[in-house]
Amino acid sequence: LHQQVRSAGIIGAPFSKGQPRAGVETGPDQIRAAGLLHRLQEQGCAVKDYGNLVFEDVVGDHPVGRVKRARAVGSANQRLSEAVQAAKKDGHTSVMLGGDHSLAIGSIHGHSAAVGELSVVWVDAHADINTPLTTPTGNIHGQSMSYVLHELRSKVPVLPNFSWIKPCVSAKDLVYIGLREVDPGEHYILKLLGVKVFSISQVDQLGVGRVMEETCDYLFAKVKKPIHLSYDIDAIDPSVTPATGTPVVGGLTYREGVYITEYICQTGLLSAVDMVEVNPLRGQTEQQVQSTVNTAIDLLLGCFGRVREGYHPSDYHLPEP
Ligand code: Z70
Ligand code: MN
Ligand code: MN
Repeated sequence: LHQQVRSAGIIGAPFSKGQPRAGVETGPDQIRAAGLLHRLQEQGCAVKDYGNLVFEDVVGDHPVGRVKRARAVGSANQRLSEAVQAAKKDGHTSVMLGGDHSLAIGSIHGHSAAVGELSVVWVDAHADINTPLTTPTGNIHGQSMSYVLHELRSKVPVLPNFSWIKPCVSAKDLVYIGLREVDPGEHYILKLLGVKVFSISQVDQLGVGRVMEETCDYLFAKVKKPIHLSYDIDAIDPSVTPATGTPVVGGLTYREGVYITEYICQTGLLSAVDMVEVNPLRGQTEQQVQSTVNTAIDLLLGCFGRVREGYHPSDYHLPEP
C-alpha cells in the first residue's frame, strides 16, 4: 500500500531475567492488546504472529561471578534465536517484542544465522556493552552487545548456557543513537573499538536528520548489509515513555524517536527489529502506561512504512463540483 509491501513476523518474548524488575515480561501482550497487529495491517503490512515464546524455568541459577541468572538468559536467548531464524526463513522482517534487552543476544544471533552479516543500529539511553567482568550490576541486559561482537571475544568468558552463542557482529557495523548513561568500562570499550556513537549530545548538536544521514553513510560505506534495529524504549524521554525499568532524563523526543524508524524503513534494508524494556508495571498511572505502549507501537509502525505526511491512493481523483 505505502511504498513496498512488507511483512512482519511478530515474536513475543515475555522474559525479564536479564534485569531485576518484574513486569517487563508483560510487554508483548500489552503491545498486542493496544492494537499493534491491526494497526500494521491497516497500513498495508502483512502480519504473521508467532505468539509468545515459552521459556525454561531454570533452578539453581546462582550468580556466575557478578553475572545474575546467566542460565535462564542463555536458555531463553537460544529459543529466541531459533524463532528469529524461523521468521527470517519464512520471509518476514522479524519483530521481537520484549521483554528486557538481554533478548537482543538471541535476536541478533538468530538474525545473523539466517541472513549473514548485519548492520546493527542500537537506539538506547544505555550502551549495553558491559562484559561479565566490567558489569557494575550483574544484569545481563546491560551486557548484550558484548556477547555478539567479534572484537570482544577474548574479553568475555563463556557462561553456562551461553556456549551456543557465536559472535556475529563487527564493531564497524554497529551504530549507537541516544546514549546518555554509559558506565566507565563501556566508555572505554566504545573508544577502544572505535564504535560509532551518536550520544544524545550529538543528537542535540547535529539534529536527528543529520544523525540518520551520517548513520547510513557510515554503515553503507562499503556494502549495504541488512539492518538489525534494536530499540530500547528508554531511549525516548521519560516524559513520553515513563513505563520502563530505568528511565533516564533528557532522552529523545517522540518526534526524534519516530524519525529514526521512518528513516531506517526508507533504506529498504530493515530486516529485524527489537522493541524492548516496555514495563507496564513501572507506570505510575494508566496514562503513563498507555503513553509508553502507544509510543512503542508508533515506533514499530514507522519501521513498516508509516509516514507522518500522510498518503493517498495512486488512483485518487479530486472530486469536481
Ligand atoms: C547499566 C548496567 C541498563 C537498561 C539499564 C545499566 C544498563 N549500564 N539497560 N537499563 N535498559 O547494568 O550495565
Ligand atoms: Mn537497553
Ligand atoms: Mn536502556
